[in-house]
Parts: sequence; structure tokens; C-alpha cells
Amino acid sequence: MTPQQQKRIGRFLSLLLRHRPEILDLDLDQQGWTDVDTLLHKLSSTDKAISREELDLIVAENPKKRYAFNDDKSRIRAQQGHSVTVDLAYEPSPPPEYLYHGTVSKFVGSIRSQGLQKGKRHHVHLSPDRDTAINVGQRRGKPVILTIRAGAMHRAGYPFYVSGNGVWLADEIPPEFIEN
Ligand code: HQG
Repeated sequence: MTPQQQKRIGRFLSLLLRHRPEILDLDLDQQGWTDVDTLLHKLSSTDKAISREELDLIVAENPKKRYAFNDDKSRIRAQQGHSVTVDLAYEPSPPPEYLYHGTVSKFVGSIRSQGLQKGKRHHVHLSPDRDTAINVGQRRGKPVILTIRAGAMHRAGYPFYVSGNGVWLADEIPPEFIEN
């Protein structure tokens, strides 16, 4: 498997595990898990056939740790980023005082008036540090980094969750918790 193939198959896994499991007729359970053997079997009839060892490598080496196995490694899921209905069952957890959101300038006006909204995804995604937020924002153009007063928001009663790969999640960020 070349690094390009690894990246290409990783992208396809994100599509299947977060957004469109129906492409391969996969069943995701309530918490987003799907059976590894079935997944490998279904991939085997596509141009993205991989071995168990190659899947292990894709999961271990994914730069953002996007996928996780369960304890006995019989099931796999995406750690966050879903648009399909799942309950990832992350426990609410107190956030650091500040979190960061990377976006682009054309969205800032709307974000400042409506707050951050989750859109098609399950949650608003927040980064623990500026550098990560810069990477997120860069996907769409020149990044603009918003600082979120997460500690204050949490003390005001809003829940925060942290995914297995260190992405902070919230249902929304009201405008008053976004720093100027
Ligand atoms: C923007 C990637 C206007 C928001 C990343 C963002 C992340 C608003 C876009 C993860 C808005 C949504 C998530 C409002 C939010 N008005 N625009 N009120 N509220 N927006 O992709 O945070 O590589 O759903 O700023 O690294 O960019 O896929 O969210 O630009 O962790 O693993 O609406 O996806 O991870 O875009 O990215 P997205 P995101 P992966």
C-alpha cells in the first residue's frame, strides 16, 4: 500500500463511517460501530480492497486518529465528524478555559451574530490549540481563528464532550462566548 493509497482508502473510510455507510450497505450500530470482517469483505469487491493488516496500519497511522477499534478489535468507528445519526456516548467533560475554532472570514459575520452552529454534523468541532484550529480553517482558505470562552460557557451550564482523538465537541456556541 503506497502512502497515496493509504490516504485514499482513509478518505473512503471517513465517507463510509461518518456519512454514507449505505454505499457498501454497512450497518452502523447506535454508537457508530461496524463489524470489521464485514467491512473488509465488502471492500474486497471494490477497487479499495485491503487486508486486515493494512486496515490496522490505516487506523494506527491516520494523522488525526480519525478511526478507532473497540477493545477486541472486532468493530471500528469514526471518532467524530458524523452526519449520520449516532450517539457516540462520550461523557460530558469540563473543557479547558479556552478552545479554538478555525474558520474563514466569509463565515465570521454570520458566526458572530448566530454563534457557531453544527450544521450537518452532530456537533460544533473545537480545537484545543491554535495550531490545530489553523489546520481546520485552512481546509477552506485563509484561516481565521476564533477563541471560545469554553470555561465560562461550561460554568453557565453548557455541556462539552471530548472525542477519543482530542476534538472538543459542543451542541452550539452562543455568540456571547466567542471572544472579540
Ligand atoms: C462554519 C475536520 C456560518 C464553520 C476538521 C465551518 C474538524 C458557520 C463550517 C471537523 C456557522 C462547518 C469539523 C454560522 C459554523 N454561520 N458559518 N453560524 N457556524 N460555521 O466541516 O469545524 O478532517 O462541518 O466555521 O479538522 O470546519 O474531517 O466543520 O467552517 O475537526 O477529520 O461552518 O472536520 O476533521 O464545516 O470541521 P464543518 P469544521 P476531519
